[in-house]
Amino acid sequence: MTTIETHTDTALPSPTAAGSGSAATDKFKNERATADTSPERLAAIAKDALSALHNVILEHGVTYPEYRVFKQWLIDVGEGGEWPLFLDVFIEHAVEEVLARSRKGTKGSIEGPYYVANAPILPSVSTLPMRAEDREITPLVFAGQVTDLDGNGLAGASLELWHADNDGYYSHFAPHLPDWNLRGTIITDEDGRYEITTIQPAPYQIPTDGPTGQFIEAQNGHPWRPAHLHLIVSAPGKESVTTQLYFAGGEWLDSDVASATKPELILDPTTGDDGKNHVTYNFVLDPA
Ligand code: MBD
Ligand code: FE
Repeated sequence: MTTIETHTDTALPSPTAAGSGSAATDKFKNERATADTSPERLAAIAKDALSALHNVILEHGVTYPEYRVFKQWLIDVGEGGEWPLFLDVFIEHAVEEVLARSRKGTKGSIEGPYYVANAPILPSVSTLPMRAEDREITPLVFAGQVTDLDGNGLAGASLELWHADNDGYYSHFAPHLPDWNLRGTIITDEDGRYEITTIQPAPYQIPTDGPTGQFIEAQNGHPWRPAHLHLIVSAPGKESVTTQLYFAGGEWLDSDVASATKPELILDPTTGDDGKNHVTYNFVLDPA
């Protein structure tokens, strides 16, 4: 633990805006999270969480200098606005695993820190908002159908889709990008179908210059997530699914720093005569 020291690593390029973390913290704070946990359940969870940490300290014989470095690191995570980043990369996947126990439809995955609600509503066949620069990247045409567990198409279902641009930036978390760049809420047609054109996303690097980056380095880990699309698929009377889709053969697929890939969530697009990548993926929603 003594190897965790405060430092700034300028040697490693980070494609993520320095302000992404604090922007994610501000967005999260505005929502003011609540849960209907009973006092008894909360007490039991708090007690076990502490005791798990005590066990780690005792097993490893953690020293006072190490304890103080840990305290400083926790302070740095908060002051750097990196709690949404750190928690969603290292903790959220376990919570998603709990949710997945009760679901039968399309596999879910973590939401991550960069979802923004109320993205522009788009028709069933549409292109995500993007800049001229984004149009240089290989287009991805992503088509399919939203159904219930019995395979009935769900008209008027919504697919909220968001992803990073080719440099790893998410709109709303990088000041140089127009709001809603590469974000949209697509509404399915009368058969539950959609055809969305966007661009092929690139792998995503977690910022390496802050306390989350230090933590990754201390574990001898790498800071990469495989290229991914984020989605929340919803329909009236159905349980929404928050998920991500990945790309066959993509780098970091087997070592996602956020432990959020699943074999059922891997797309394998084919390049058409039009030079665009085409893929079909259907979503199955559980009843609410
Ligand atoms: C991301 O783009 C992401 O999806 C997660 C889970 C964490 C950090 C950045
Ligand atoms: Fe992401």
